[in-house]
Amino acid sequence: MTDSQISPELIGTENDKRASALKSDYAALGEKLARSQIDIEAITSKVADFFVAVPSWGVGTGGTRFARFPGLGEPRNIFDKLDDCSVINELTRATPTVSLHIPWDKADPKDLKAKGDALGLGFDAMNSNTFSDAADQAHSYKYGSLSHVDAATRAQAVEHNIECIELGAALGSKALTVWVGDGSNFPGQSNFTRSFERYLSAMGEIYKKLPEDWRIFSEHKMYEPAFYSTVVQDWGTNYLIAQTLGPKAFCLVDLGHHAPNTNIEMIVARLIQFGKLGGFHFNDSKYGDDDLDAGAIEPYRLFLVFNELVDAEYRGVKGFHPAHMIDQSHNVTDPIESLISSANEIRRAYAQALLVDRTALDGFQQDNDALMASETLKRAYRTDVEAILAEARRRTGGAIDPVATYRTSGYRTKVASQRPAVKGGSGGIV
Ligand SMILES: [Mn+2]
Repeated sequence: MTDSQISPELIGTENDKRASALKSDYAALGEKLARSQIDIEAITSKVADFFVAVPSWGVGTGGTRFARFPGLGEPRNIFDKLDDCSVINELTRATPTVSLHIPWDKADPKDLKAKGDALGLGFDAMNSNTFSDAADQAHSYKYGSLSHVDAATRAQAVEHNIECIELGAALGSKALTVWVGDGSNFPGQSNFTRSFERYLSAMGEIYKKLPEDWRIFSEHKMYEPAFYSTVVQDWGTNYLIAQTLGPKAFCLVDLGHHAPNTNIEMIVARLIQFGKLGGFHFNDSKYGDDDLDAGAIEPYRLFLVFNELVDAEYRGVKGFHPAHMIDQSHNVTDPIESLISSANEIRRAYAQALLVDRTALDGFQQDNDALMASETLKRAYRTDVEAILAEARRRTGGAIDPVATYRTSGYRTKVASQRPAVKGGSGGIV
């Protein structure tokens, strides 16, 4: 028995209102898919088993370098954040794990574990933070962390990552994600080769401390906070890191960390081919690292990424189990609603990718029939799979319409009365 933030009775009542329409839509879609020899039940069952981790930092309102405009009932600490994460999972049944960020979420592991257990939530990859200074630290990360010119600063950053592993091990996490803001703002400020040597050496120290069944993910980012060069700037450098460190090291692809128009799905294919795809930070972007909601801008690209993942799944690629995580910043929406919607969009892309006729696609590729190859993908992408997503949620205790049910629950108003209002004003990307 777990603590519910949203009453199961409310979910039941709300689902009753929509059950009959869903039944018709699901039957109609099932009939349509059957004409293409697709068993809707098999797809629904796969979708219900697909999960994505919610970032603890995503349930607070985000901000930009200019300002942050807090919403009502902002979580005050990691325990409030876990309550909010639970709301998302209770309504979608797609997000049973939370990814923590240290030191933001630092607490006694016993208390964190007890809270997670009470809510029925597990802990996904741990995230270290050496891109900002904690109040009590001896050395500043202003000029870098794992690649810093000063050995004591590098040692402090290594120690922090080891602390994240130890905390994660106590919580049942199995991975550490490392993203550093290290880089430079001026040509000549930093020696590209020396800084990367220092980074690799420091990462090697962290790697040595990984428990046997853990993985380490390095995350590349083209720019920001450094605007001229970044130490881990792209997937090529990221691949070199994973290769250099060893078999427990993998690359993490954050969809927003690429130049506009980059063929991300092809990067995903390459990393799968060479056994180094560790996982994702899902989000969307228009211009740069905008951290917009997954599927909000380029849902076709998200589908194409999933097309590569399903292709690998069908080919039975050995040791293929990428971690799925969301990493977004919600500036103008209720973060809970954005995360519900994003979890649905990610599942939608997965469901659509499952509908691709892979035998036909292979045939068109062999025949150099470019138009029909493209049409084969488009046919799957154009299929409205909402009934499959809703049915998967309904069968697992979630809501047929999770955002509407969330609004009906009055959860935000309730927490706003318990959590003091936060003043806005200061900038800062969260
Ligand atoms: Mn990320």
